[in-house]
Amino acid sequence: MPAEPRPSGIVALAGGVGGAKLAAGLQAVVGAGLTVVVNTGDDFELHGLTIWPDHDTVAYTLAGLEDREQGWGLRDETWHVMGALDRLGGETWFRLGDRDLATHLLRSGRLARGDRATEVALALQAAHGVGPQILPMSDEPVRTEVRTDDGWLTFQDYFVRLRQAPAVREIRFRGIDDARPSAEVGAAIRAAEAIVVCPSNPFVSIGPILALPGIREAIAARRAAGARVVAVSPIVAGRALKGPADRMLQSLGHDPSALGVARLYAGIADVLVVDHADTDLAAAIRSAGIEPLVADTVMTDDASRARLAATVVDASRAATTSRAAARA
Ligand code: FO1
Repeated sequence: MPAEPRPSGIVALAGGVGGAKLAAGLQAVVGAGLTVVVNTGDDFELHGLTIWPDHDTVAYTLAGLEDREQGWGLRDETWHVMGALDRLGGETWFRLGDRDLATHLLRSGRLARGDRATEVALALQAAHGVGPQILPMSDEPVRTEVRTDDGWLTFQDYFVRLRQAPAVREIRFRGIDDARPSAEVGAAIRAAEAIVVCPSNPFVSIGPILALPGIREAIAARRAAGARVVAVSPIVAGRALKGPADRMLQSLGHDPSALGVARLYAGIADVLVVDHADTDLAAAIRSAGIEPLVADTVMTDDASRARLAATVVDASRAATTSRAAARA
């Protein structure tokens, strides 16, 4: 049974750390009126467990339990299991903390019993005391893979084991053709007042969500009905604040700048929020077909998260109002 859609609000599309920070700001501004749709392309199986890194990063962050220094995992974590696993000769390149492991155990057991991913996610969020809904983008598994000069790699092999060192030449989402947005994701988009594209990697965090069959059409239908889409650039002054987005833009043949991001999101988003450091790109961004909005986009604490979130919400409402006025 699909979970009840929440009353209309903000739907945020997010990957891991950058997405989680803006989601936390949006939570501070709109409370439970927020629904986060998370990328599941980073999900994978290890030690017989199903790991959902982006879901858990967002869930721990919205619950206020996250390790802020790392960006992922739980604060004040202990690592006894990893130490024991290492002594047994097990794989420890992907570090699972002792308490974080409880999340993976519970989830893996429920999925093995045949429970739907969305139901499992919502139950975990309730147990962690998360207010907003965090919806896996799909109930069907999707797995991101990247092609490097040495061939195709699974996403976490590339991202964590190889520390994003190889240049990425191509990206594919295994399972995407058989995956669909979940019923809950569809309902949230249909009810959205505004859709926010978080400052996550456009290729491997937002890319899998937008690659789901039917989701671009669902977003376009909501835009046609008056909801605005506001994206936030994950690139500031040509550099990704975290992760390999700048290098991916370059190696995949795009401009490694907020303008490159604008060209990827033109046709999807109405507004692109860029940092003050990129003010000089505003005219080119507008020419690319997306309205630039210059703001402080670097989120270093709760106050800067909430400030950026308020800017995004205001931008979505201003755009809605001006579009409604134009239609009248
Ligand atoms: N990222 C790392 O760089 N190293 C890790 O060992 C690691 C473990 C990990 C465990 C649970 C979890 O939910 C996330 C974890 N991450 C780790 C983060 C994660 O894999 C990536 O940041 C995302 O997939 C990219 O969004």
